Amino acid sequence: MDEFTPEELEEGRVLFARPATFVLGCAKIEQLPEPDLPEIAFAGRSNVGKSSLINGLVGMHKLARASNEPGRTREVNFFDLDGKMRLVDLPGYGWAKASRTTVKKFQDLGRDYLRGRVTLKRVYLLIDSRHGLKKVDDEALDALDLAAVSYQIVLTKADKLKKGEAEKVQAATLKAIAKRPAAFPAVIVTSAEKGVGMPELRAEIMRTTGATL
Ligand SMILES: Nc1nc2c(ncn2[C@@H]2O[C@H](COP(=O)(O)OP(=O)(O)O)[C@@H](O)[C@H]2O)c(=O)[nH]1
Ligand SMILES: [Mg+2]
Repeated sequence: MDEFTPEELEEGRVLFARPATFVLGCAKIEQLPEPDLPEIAFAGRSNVGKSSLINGLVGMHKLARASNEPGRTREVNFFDLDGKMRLVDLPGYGWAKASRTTVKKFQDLGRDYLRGRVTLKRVYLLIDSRHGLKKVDDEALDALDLAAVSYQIVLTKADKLKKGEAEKVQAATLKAIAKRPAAFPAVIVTSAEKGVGMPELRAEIMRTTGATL
């Protein structure tokens, strides 16, 4: 991640301290809100920490639901950050218990959203820092490259690793995505639980969306 000045970090903090609200959960592509605000989407396996990351960014514990139950969030959920941008919680992939038809339905929804959304500025693809990139993640990366959507990898739950280990996974992940055309060439280490990486991610989202205070 690029370095941020103290001013940029402070602006990011102030921006994300604005009120955030749930807009709607879409189960069908026809239900998407008007594309009238910049959007940042969060994708990744079920249980990787998408909802927790959104909660961590806005400093609210219960904005996006976070649960232990894989596959509970099967809609595209939109959150409005005080009319400045929308944060989008995409359906998780890789849940074991769902039927093939259910899985396909929600993958198609995610894909349709990614392909057609003119206001989508970036996708953050979340990877559990304890596991690194898995085959199912590679498929998601392929889909993003194919859709030519700018994306960046975020390692989650870094608090669960020993000191220095997250950096090793970070380096390995960076190497693995080096040749991917739509990948942003930096990997962010985060812990939503401990607040690690949140100030930098806020500043980066502010920069990426062009949002102002
Ligand atoms: N230790 C730790 N646990 C986390 C962190 N982020 C999420 N979790 C836990 O991981 C589980 C799944 O998180 P959730 O945000 O619901 O994942 P989602 O399915 O991708 O939305 C929950 O039990 C969270 O409490 C983190 O930074 N550190
Ligand atoms: Mg979730």
